[in-house]
Amino acid sequence: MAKEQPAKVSYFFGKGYTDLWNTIKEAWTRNLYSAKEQFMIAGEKGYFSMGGAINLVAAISIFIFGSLITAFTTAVHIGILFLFFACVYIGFAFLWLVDRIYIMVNKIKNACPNPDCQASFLIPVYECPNCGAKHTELVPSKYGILMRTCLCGTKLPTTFLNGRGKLKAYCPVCDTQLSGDTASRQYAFPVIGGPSVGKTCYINMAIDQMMNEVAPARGWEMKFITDADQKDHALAMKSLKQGVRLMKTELNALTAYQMMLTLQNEKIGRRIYVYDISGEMFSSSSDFQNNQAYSYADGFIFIIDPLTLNQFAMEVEDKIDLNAYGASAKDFDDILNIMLINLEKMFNLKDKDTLKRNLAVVINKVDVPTLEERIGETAAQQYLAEHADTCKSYMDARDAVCRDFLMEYGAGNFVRTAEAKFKAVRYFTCSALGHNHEGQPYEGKNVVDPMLWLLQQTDSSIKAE
Ligand SMILES: Nc1nc2c(ncn2[C@@H]2O[C@H](COP(=O)(O)OP(=O)(O)OP(=O)(O)O)[C@@H](O)[C@H]2O)c(=O)[nH]1
Ligand SMILES: [Mg+2]
Ligand SMILES: [Zn+2]
Ligand SMILES: [Zn+2]
Repeated sequence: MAKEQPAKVSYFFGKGYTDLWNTIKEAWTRNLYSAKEQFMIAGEKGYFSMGGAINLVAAISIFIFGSLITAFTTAVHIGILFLFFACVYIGFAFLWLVDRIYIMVNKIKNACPNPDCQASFLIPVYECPNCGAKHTELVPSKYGILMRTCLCGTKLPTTFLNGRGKLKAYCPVCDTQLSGDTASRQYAFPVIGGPSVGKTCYINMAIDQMMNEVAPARGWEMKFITDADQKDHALAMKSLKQGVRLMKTELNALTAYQMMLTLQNEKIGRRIYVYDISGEMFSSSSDFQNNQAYSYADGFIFIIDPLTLNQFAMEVEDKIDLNAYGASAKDFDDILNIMLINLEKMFNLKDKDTLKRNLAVVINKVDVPTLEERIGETAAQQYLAEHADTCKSYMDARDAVCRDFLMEYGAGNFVRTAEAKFKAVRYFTCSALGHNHEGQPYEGKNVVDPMLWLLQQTDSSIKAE
């Protein structure tokens, strides 16, 4: 049934058999031996002599009644053993089921943080804290129902209900160590967009504000799972707070910030992976497909640099130096299409099918002159006032304003494709840096909204307020 584990097999599945066999063998041997003994004595005395006849009768009755009694006790022994066997079997099958139901109800899942692997799985490989032996299938089984005994003698929990999630865990595919509690939900949010649209700036700013403002205000606990991530993020934030721009993201390395989000009164944590990748990745479709994380992503953040809208760029050309804004060269229509073609291949989708994922479209660099009036806060407020009958909230107003802006500046195709292909599409504006002056501390504006929206769409327990 299962792969062999470095653990002691439960008595009723292993040693129970040998014990049973030995007892039966011994009982029968002893019985036959006594019968034979009487038979020999009878032979010595002469079978037809008075004394010999007694021994002969004894031999025959030992043989007959002894056999009957031995057969009876053997049957009882087998019966009891099988009863226990059945109980243990039902026990572990039942607990296995309970564990699976617990996983399903709590939506527990894991994903490998190794950029070259990205595998997704339910139950990782667990390590014995005492001897380091790796248990590839630490589930209720013939090795034990609630607990199993490692070959070294250490007892290990076999379900998430009694602490399996706290053991040191590894990816079953590539053996990379997983950090944090593995009895958690797993959410993957890749950030997509062309080169230099501001993905890396956005991710660092949004996560910073999520952790330091959004989480404390809502009573959530949110922290990095690994020290490496914490250090990387601290380093990026140090630069940004001094007004120093970040380095370009290396080609084709899909890296994730891994965070653990614990909500108030919820035992099951949310492990959030936010993926960053260089914009160049979207110029070749084969690179995209090496990234399995897209196939189990719960939602996408699509970042647009408004200066890639040719019409808009031409309008502001004489007002600003486009190069100073790190204007992105790649057309975002192409990027959406490359992404869609690949996702369709990954999910085996037909032309008409939609992806059951949400898409947050974020127009970044709103600090570019004239944008604030067009799609910024004032524009959204004004839209809300003018469309009070159809538009119910500020969020809806901003969504509409951004959508109109994209349509007006030649991105109608993008809007239509996105809305036809994704479950829900919502438009946002933000400025990942807040301004364009080097040397002055950068501060993200409106960066958390897209991330919060995706989280809420994915997990109904995560409330906005
Ligand atoms: N003015 C302004 N510039 C921004 C903003 N966000 C990012 N930038 C600039 O845009 C350029 C690219 O930013 P990155 O975050 O590195 O862009 P990216 O999408 O990660 O780029 P790749 O990693 O090359 O794909 C940098 O020069 C940033 O300083 C913003 O909100 N406003
Ligand atoms: Mg980058
Ligand atoms: Zn051990
Ligand atoms: Zn892996």
